Amino acid sequence: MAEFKLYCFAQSGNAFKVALMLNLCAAKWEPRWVDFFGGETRTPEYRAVNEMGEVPVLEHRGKRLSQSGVILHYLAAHFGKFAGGNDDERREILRWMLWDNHKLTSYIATLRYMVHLAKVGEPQVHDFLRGRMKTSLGILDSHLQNRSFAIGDRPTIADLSLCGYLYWPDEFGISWPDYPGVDAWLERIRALPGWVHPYELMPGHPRKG
Ligand SMILES: N[C@@H](CCC(=O)N[C@@H](CS)C(=O)NCC(=O)O)C(=O)O
Repeated sequence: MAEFKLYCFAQSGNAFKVALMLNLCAAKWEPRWVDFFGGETRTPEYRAVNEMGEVPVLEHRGKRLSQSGVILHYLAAHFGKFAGGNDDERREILRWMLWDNHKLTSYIATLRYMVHLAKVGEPQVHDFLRGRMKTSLGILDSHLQNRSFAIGDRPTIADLSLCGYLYWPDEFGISWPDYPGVDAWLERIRALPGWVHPYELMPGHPRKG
């Protein structure tokens, strides 16, 4: 029987961050598919699961956790893997995860939703988001020019957070050779035992209808 239950859907990069962590830790987990595109996260039933109306949610031993960063932090402590080894490293992990949530994932996820998934929004809005995304990818690329992973020479939950949306470059119009530091880093993460592409790791791809 599965020890962890993850509310997720295949197109969610935020859920992928957690699903990937569970897989890399060889956890016994099962997905609970959320019908995001059918409006499930806006229903009263789902709000009772997560008042924020978001995926991912992780259930484990009577606890129900949301926010991918919080869940990754919880799992790192639980498994003793992908965590910081001292206070400086823990602060550095937190710094990159906060930056990811605000400046990287937020813009990429919104742009991809508009141009690829829902096909909505004005061109000026897309251009604004694309500009913000490219600035953030440039910052990440510079950071990764002279280190293997976000906080040094080994992967941590900061990497799992930062890479959440980055295995779909064609869906938001990016070519990784333009960002060689990011390109090489994504390959290093892909090489970790247990890595599976988000569309194969979580249910709901391809979308029906
Ligand atoms: N900061 C949150 C973001 C979660 C998030 O935006 N999830 C999306 C799916 S990828 C969602 O459920 N959105 C529902 C909504 O905004 O209505 C996290 O890291 O978990």
